[in-house]
Amino acid sequence: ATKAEIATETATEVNDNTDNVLGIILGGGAGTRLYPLTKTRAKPAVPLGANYRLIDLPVSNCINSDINKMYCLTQFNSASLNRHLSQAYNNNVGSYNRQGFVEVLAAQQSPKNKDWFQGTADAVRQYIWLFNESKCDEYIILSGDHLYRMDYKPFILKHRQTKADITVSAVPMDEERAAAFGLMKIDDTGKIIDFAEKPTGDALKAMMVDTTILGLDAERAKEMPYIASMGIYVFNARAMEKLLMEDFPTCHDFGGEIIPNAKDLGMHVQAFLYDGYWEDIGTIKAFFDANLACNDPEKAKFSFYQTGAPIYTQSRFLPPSKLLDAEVSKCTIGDGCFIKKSKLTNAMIGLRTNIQEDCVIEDVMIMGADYYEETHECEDLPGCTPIGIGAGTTIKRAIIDKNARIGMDCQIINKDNVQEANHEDKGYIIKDGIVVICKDAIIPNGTVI
Ligand code: ADQ
Ligand code: ADP
Repeated sequence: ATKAEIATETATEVNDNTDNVLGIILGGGAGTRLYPLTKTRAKPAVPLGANYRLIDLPVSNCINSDINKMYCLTQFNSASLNRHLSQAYNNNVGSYNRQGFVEVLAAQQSPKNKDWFQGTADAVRQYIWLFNESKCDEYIILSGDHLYRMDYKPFILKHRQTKADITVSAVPMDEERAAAFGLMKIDDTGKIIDFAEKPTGDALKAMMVDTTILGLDAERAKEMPYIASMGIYVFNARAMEKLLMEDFPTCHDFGGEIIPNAKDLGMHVQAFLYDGYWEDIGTIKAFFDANLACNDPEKAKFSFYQTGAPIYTQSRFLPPSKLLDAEVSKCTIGDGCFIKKSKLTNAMIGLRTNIQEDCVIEDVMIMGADYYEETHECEDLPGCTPIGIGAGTTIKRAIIDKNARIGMDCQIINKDNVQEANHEDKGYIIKDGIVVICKDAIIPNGTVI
């Protein structure tokens, strides 16, 4: 076999049953990077793609890979996350003969554990007793803020075929972005021989490798001279227990500590090459760009629908969207929207969005509303501003979180080209030049941002 075949082949001789694999989704720590979207909700509940939430991606990937038992670890619980998961999934994955479930586990404060915000390994350690009770042989650790569609079966098969203790899914990476990831060196069987979490300077340079070993052609290997960890892992249950409870009971993170330490301890840590679209959308800018990129069929690297591997979500039985006299190009429009005579370009319009006449919406993500409001409901609010976008308003390069009430004749255009600002008292913040209007914010008529 050539090196490339070694790196990518999937086994045929090993057992491919995934009933004994438990999905553990890392649903978010302190939640600073996506703030203010995580101000009043757990990160997995953050809406995206007009109809979906972040949690739908790893959960759908699991279901499409026949993994039906999933726990989602978050720092705090939120009603909307629980409601979403139980309405979207539990009737399906938990049906009588499948014995599946999707459950949220929130971090607990206990006499032993007084710190609220912990690392990824701490979060798993806290519930290891419960994971052990599942009697699963393997744990697949996933992140809650990645945009990708992946069949986890070849990943798990690789793990079994190479008899690894831990297998890390990896992608080729360019120089510019490499320092944001865990980087690895592998031998010609794909075994990880060196691992450095987010190295910089000389330590970064030292992780440069010849990625033709992964099967990349010479030109692409030159563009992508690093092998980055996707932060998703398959662990043998016993290896996880040993590492977290016996060998390194005080280590906080998988990428920074557990993975490199396991390798140093002599455990077999294997790499699995994933060669599809994958993006970490854990920052406002990455989240915004990835959402809008879904609008353009020529640029779109991700589609929420694919026969055989759809991304699932809650079925809400909303009416189809109505567009009265709107001019719309490169937009994605979720369920139950109502849009009058306005101009929309490159917008992601979330469910139940209401846009009045004469608005200009350009490069914008609107998350929509959790409910339809009765006409009298906004009567006591300043200017009686209904949920949605008031008439005559222009919005460019912004994220409008759920249930926001944007008045009439507003200009949300980042007029002074500010990169970072916090005006939460006025209902918005600016990150990377993107204006984010907070959930439930009221933006009065005539506001200029
Ligand atoms: P990061 O994503 O920077 O790097 P980390 O901050 O540990 O690593 O977060 C991993 C995931 O776990 C994120 O989805 C995060 O929200 C979630 N998370 C963090 N703390 C948590 C907690 N206490 N409870 C539940 N969830 C929590 C990691 C790896 C790198 C790899 C990149 C790929 O460490 O090696 O390259 O992912 O994106
Ligand atoms: P979705 O995924 O459809 O957005 P969520 O579960 O996040 O649904 O939230 C919708 C919820 O909003 C409904 O369950 C409903 O109870 C709640 N809701 C309905 N009307 C109001 C209201 N007037 N004020 C606040 N919340 C409401």
